[in-house]
Amino acid sequence: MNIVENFDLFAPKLINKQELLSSGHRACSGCGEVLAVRLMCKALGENTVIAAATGCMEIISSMFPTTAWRVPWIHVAFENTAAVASGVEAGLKALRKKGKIDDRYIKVVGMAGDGGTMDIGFQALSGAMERGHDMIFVCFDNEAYMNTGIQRSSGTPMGASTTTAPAGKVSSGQKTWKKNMAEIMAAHGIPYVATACPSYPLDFIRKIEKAKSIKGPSYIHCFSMCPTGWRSPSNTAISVGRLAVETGVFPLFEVEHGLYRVSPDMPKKLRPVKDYFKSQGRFRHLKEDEIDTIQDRINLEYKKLLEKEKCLKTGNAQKITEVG
Ligand SMILES: Cc1ncc(C[n+]2csc(CCOP(=O)(O)OP(=O)(O)O)c2C)c(N)n1
Repeated sequence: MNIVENFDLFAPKLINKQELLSSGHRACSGCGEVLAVRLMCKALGENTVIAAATGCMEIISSMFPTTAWRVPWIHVAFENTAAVASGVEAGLKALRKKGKIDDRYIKVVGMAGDGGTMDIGFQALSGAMERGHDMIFVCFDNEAYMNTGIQRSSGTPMGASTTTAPAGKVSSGQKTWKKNMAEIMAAHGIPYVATACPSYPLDFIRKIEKAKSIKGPSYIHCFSMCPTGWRSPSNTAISVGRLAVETGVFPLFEVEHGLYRVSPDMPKKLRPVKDYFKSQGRFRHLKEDEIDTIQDRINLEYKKLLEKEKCLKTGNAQKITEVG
C-alpha cells in the first residue's frame, strides 16, 4: 500500500482514553520515556502482551509486589527480550490453531532501552526480525544505561558526557558516533521501521498503530528524553525532544516495505545543533570545533535520508519494490 496516497487511513483519529500503564509508578520527574510508554500502550490497546528487558521502565513499574501494568507483562533478561516476545507470539499462534484460546488477535511487543536493544539484546532482536515474527519491538532510547548510573551505550551520541565516558581535561565525552539502529533494522528488510518521539504524540501514536496493523515484524525507535541523565531541568523533556527533531539530531521518518518517508513534522530547514546542545548539561563542555564536526555529520546524515525518500517521490520506488 502506498503510504503517501493512503496517509488519511493512518492519520490519528480518536485517542484511546484507557490508561494501560497506571499512575503511581516511580519514574523520575519529567521523564520523557514513561510518557512514550504510556502513549504506546494507548495505541496498542488491551489485547497486547509485552516482554520487557531490565531497564528504567522495568524498575519504575514493577517493584514487587506492585505493578503499574494493566496488560500482561513479562520481565525478561537483557539479552533475550526479542526471543521471549517471539516465543510468546509462536505460542499464541499454536494455541489458537488448536482451538485452546479464542480467536482474538493479540499483538506481542518487545521493549527495551538502548542498552537492551542496541548492545546486549541485539542478537536476539536481529534473529526475531529475520525470522519474521508477527511482533513489534520498541527501543526506548535515552542514550545511556540510565537506571544503573548513566553509563555510555552504543546509543550515546558523540560528545555526550556519561559516567563511563566523562568529559574532562583529556576527554570530550563519548568518542564514537551513535549507532544508527533504525537503519540497521531497515536493512533487515522487515515490513515497517519508524523513528518516533513523544514530543510529537500524534505522530508517535500513528506509528504504533501502523506497526500494530502490520502482520509481521515492526521496529520503532523512540527518542526518550531523560532529564536526570542528560542534565536538563525536569520541565524541559518535551522541548528537548522537539529540539532534537528540529535540529536533525533525531529525524522522524518511517520505512515501509523499503520505502522511506520523512515525517511531515520535520522542518524545511534544520536548526543549528548548538540550540539542542545548549539545552543539556551533558554537552556543556563541547568546543566550537567539536560542535562543527558534529554539525557536519548531522547535515550529511540528513541529506542521505532525504535522498532515500526522493526515490519514492521520483517513482524509482516502484522499481525498488519490484526488484525487492
Ligand atoms: C547481562 C546484564 N548485564 C548487566 C545488567 C545490569 N543492568 C541492569 S539494567 C542496566 C542498564 C540498562 O540500560 P538500558 O537498556 O539503556 O535501559 P535504561 O536503564 O536506560 O532504561 C544494566 C547494565 C544486567 N541486568 N544484565
